[in-house]
Amino acid sequence: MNTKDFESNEIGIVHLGIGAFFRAFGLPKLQQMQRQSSSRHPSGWNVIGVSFRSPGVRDRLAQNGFRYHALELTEDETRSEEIEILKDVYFLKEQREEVMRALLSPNLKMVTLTISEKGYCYSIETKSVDWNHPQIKSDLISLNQALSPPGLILQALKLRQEMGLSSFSCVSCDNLSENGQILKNVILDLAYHIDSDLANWINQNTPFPCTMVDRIVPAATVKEIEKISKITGWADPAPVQHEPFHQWIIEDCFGSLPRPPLETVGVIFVKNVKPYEEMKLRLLNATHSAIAYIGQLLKKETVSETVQHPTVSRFIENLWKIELRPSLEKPPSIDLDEYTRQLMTRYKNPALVHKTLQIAMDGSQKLPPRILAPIRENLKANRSISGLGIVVATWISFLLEKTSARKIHEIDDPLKKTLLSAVSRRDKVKAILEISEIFGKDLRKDE
Ligand code: CS2
Repeated sequence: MNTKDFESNEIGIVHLGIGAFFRAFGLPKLQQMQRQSSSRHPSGWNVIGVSFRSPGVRDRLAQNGFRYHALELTEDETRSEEIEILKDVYFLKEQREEVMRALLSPNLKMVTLTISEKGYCYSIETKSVDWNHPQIKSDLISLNQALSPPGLILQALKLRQEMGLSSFSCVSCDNLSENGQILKNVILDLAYHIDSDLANWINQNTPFPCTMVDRIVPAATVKEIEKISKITGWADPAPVQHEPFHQWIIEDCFGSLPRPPLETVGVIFVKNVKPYEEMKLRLLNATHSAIAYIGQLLKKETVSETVQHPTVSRFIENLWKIELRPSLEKPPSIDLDEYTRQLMTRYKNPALVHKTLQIAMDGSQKLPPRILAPIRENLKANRSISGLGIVVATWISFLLEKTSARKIHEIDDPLKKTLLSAVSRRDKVKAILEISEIFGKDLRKDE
């Protein structure tokens, strides 16, 4: 796409990490907003996607001009929607020039991200850049060949400043507590290291709103892809499937930069996202991880199968009541009884084939905000941590079991090497609990 195409395609957003989640969560909402608001609001919010890991999504989407289906799954019906707001997808390793052209387009207003916890290259302990991260080390040597998403954004902002263009807002849509703040910390750390004028410019001109995103999006397997093609009537090699539930809460801090009028389609803009973010991370994601590891140990393939087990659902209910809810600040106007009741119904939705192994991945990144943060709060307030301790134990058992069953290919984690070396020691459990990148300096020493 050249500059003219950008204008005629009205590209307003570059999305980094164009996996199933954003295609099932963000793009349908943006499309709905754009269609509904074309008369009252400016359009221009079409999207370009960027892939970091493999060309697969790009190649599959390209077969249908980047259009695909999003399928809503309920017990009694399946509703399908064609998504057309995505105009192109670039694979960074092969199309760096195109990616940079998109990021330097004068019309670009926003960069959104779903790059998962590990994509931020941050230290869980300091919540700022991990200077030892291999991608960060490489980006510091050659930023114009940036490998990390924060490095790529920094390079784009640096060039925009040099060219006299406006900045863009950076909207993290990942399950991290204070996701926008973490992204800002990492980018500013790198920027100050390179050039303090640039860092000050970014600090003054670039909003990094925090967000809370929520929709369950099970990965579509080959079998499901075939089924979906039958329902929709055209061969779509890149469909996504999702539950009906959708919740998107965004910190309203865009300053003078334009933001999409998403409030017209039910997205909520607030001053402070933190209570919503923590509610979701600790009530949904924490119990999701618990169900994933327990399910794996019980040889249950999906979330809905696992919570059918009465002992498991009782354990989850108690975790909510005794250890998770007391660790939270209640978000305004949310009834937490209703929220957890609704969560259990969402987990039990038999139409969602949500694999426990999918959620079990990246445990070293997921446990800290989901399980270890409430453990810290509860320790401070002298409350129970025994249920949360059991969740940590199920994760360790999961690692041990996969190793002894010679299924280490099923352990998918950026700290896999460190974890496997800990598992090979005699005092395995102690060795795992001593990994400070996960447990910090405090919890690893706490008896
Ligand atoms: C899940 C999340 O895979 C996981 O770690 O807990 O993807 C979860 O389904 C979403 O955050 C729901 O909004």
